Amino acid sequence: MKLGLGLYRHQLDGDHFRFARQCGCTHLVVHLVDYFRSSRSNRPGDQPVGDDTGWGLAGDPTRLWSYEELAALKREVNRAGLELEAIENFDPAHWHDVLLDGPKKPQQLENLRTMIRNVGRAGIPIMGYNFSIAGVAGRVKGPFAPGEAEAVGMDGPYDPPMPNGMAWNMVYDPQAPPGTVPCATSDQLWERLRDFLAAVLPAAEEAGVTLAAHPDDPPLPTIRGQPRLVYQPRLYQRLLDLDPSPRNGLEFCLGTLAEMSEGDLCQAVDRYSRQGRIAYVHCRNVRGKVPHYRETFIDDGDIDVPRVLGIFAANGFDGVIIPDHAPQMTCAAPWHAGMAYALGYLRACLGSARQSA
Ligand SMILES: [Mn+2]
Repeated sequence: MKLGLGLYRHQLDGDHFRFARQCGCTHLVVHLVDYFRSSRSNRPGDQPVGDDTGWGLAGDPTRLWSYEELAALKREVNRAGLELEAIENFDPAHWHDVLLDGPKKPQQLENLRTMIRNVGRAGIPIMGYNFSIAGVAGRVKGPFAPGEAEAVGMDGPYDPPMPNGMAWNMVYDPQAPPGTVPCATSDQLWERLRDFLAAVLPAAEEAGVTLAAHPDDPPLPTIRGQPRLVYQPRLYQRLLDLDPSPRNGLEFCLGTLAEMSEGDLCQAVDRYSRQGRIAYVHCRNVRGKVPHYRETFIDDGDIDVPRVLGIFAANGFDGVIIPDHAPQMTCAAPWHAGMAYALGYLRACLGSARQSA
């Protein structure tokens, strides 16, 4: 297993690359979607939570990620002594009608294929995605972690309808007519995922890019009244079984899995790491399960992180693990301190897991 760090778009610079090296990372996972650009409430030093407009405005639908910008980013990362393991998340501007089954779906699937080819040509092996209509919505923030560190959690279901022009918790059309997005059925959503995989997996295979699915965060059967795909550990299997291609993989999120109401986390780790379909891992800790849970420090919650890493190691998982979110630590650099804490802990755990495997 290799230690990595996830960086938001505004963090893609030399100082953050050096910070990752200083924390013992060899790999990076990067976000190209900017969750902070236009949000009223997201602060760039923290994970996005958003308000009634979600995380703010999506990007430019006509500007696809080009080979040149991806290759330049990879060069910069490599020059800093790191590997670029994955891009995390498509921009809702590029695929809202794939999620919503809207009129632009054929063009957007073509655009996704183009971007996946560019990712592969630039030598980036993984594209993480979250096939979700409502996205990461409905969470609250407060002094939930030890020492009153600010963290994220959930205080009950969140089902207000989703306004027109919004998908994946971002606004892709600020001029959309008033009204709300009709609710899909669960079967319709699984059909949309099937269409997506059928359309993009051949391009991913050709390009040498593994598509890695994040589960639904928070993992409830609905958010904003819209169905969700992977809200129990067993539903990851349904996604894998849609296509046996090794390019149909998982962005395996331990925190989200621990928040699910069914199943045992260690059994899920064992089951999915045995199949060799995990592309990379998100690691954070949490107390409680949906719809009432709190994110907390990596050594503090319900997850026995050393035990989980031991299972990964015993099953031969050799991919990258990154801290997912971390509570904000009280100092001049809350994000950096939270990540350094998580990375130091993970680094020590990884050393022990390697020795005993
Ligand atoms: Mn995650």
